[in-house]
Amino acid sequence: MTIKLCGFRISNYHNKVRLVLLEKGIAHEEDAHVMPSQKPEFLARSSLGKVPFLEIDGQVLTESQVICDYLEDAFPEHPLYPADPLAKARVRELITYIELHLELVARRLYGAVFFGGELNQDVRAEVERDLAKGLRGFQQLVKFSPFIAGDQLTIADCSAFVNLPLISMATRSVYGKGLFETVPQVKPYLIMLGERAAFAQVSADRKVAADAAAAAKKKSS
Ligand SMILES: N[C@@H](CCC(=O)N[C@@H](CS)C(=O)NCC(=O)O)C(=O)O
Repeated sequence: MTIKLCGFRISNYHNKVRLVLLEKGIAHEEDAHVMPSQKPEFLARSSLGKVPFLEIDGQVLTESQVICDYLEDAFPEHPLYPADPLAKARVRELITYIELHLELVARRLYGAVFFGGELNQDVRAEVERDLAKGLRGFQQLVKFSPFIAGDQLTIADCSAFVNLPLISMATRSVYGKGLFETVPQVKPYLIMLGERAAFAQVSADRKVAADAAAAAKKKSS
């Protein structure tokens, strides 16, 4: 079976899937130069025009969480979910809070924060209100004992590692205060994860890709 991860190494969702591949020790290829696009030829590969996607013997699978769940089912060694069904559901609940109720909400700020766009004042206020709701839910679910959902490394850690710093950066830039400043466990937790080989590798590769993108942008301006 040939598995290829397609996307780019600055993408939080690409890096989440890559962490799962590396932590589970799944042999794979990577095309790290695939950018999102709405061009018809790209939509034929990834129907929403997004990355990441996984090619499994040439068949395309989209959506990072669907991909991670597929990898967990197809490669049960080195499990990244607890066996107990309720504990497993709790991990998925936490991933949903991080990605749907925090990251997708904060994403509305990225245009202004990362690409120099305007931030509408209504959007600024709506995002602040919705993030406060998401944060409340997140705080009720997190364990940090030592992993985010309990004593086992799970896909929720892969999601948290790529998403929490991004959300912090965006909220610090817009509101002058990172969203997780009131959750003191977040910082040492991210440092602890960053000491694992797979997480250190993904972080280092993200930095190389970000520096290359910044240099290319500077050259073209
Ligand atoms: N829910 C998707 C989100 C993926 C996503 O938003 N990817 C970004 C790059 S990090 C993208 O492709 N954006 C382009 C677009 O939304 O058109 C997943 O989990 O895979």
